[in-house]
Amino acid sequence: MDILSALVAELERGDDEKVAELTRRAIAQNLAPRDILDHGLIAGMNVVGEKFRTREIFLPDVLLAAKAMYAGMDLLKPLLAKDGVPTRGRVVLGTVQGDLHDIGKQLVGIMLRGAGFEVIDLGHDVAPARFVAAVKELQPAVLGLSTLLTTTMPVMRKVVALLKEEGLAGHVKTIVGGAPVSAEFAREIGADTYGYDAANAVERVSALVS
Ligand code: B1M
Repeated sequence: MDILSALVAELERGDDEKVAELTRRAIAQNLAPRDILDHGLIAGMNVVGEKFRTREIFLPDVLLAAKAMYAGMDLLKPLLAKDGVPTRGRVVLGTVQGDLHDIGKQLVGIMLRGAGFEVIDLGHDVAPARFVAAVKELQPAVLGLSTLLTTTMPVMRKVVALLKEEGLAGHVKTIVGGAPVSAEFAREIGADTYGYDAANAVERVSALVS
């Protein structure tokens, strides 16, 4: 089995130590960090997601897989962020209220930092009022909202509406993303743009600030 397939398998098993060991080996073999991420860690998490959906595995298995994903991501983080040129603009990021999914949003943050943006990550389960307070206090060029749940998509609409109500819409651009989100939804709620994955989010944010 090649090293990326082994990573997929160990992530699926939720073995964080093996995932860390294989990630280290893949780095030592000079595999591109983006390939290790896309074809190892994310590919493994996609298998986990599908098995969770079809009830072949359950929530504790998904939690273990998430822990293993972090073990690999921690090792890749400095490599993915290496080539950046600092201060292309400040971005505030967060997963919206009611949603605990954090991995994809963290990846977006890592890639943005790598592309030279200053990123302030508010974490997950972030209330609309907290996003607005952060925009007032930190005055970012861009606010990024993430969600993985269809049930929390309306919170994105709330945040965008609240920014407008507070007169901040002209001062900060908004990008939304996460598996259930689409460009059409972004338009519908009045967000400035939509990113379908972390690399695309970097392109979109770059376009917003240029
Ligand atoms: Co949950 N979960 N989960 N989960 N979980 C999903 C999302 C689900 C699709 C699984 C399934 O049914 N197949 C499903 C959602 C269904 C829906 O609403 N459509 C689901 C569910 C139902 C739930 C619970 C409700 C389960 C329950 O309790 N019964 C529960 C909700 C808890 C809550 O949030 N209130 C729950 C819990 C969890 C865990 C806590 C166990 C864990 C999260 C751990 C953590 O994040 N620390 C978890 C996980 C890991 C998943 C899956 C398996 C993987 C998500 C992930 O990390 N993917 C997921 C199934 C799946 O997506 N295949 C699933 C890897 C990551 C790199 O991709 O997050 O998509 P992703 O991010 C991508 C893009 O979406 C995009 O770029 C990222 C990088 O490429 N992107 C952005 C994301 N944010 C962006 C922002 C941007 C731009 C792009 O701009 C700002």
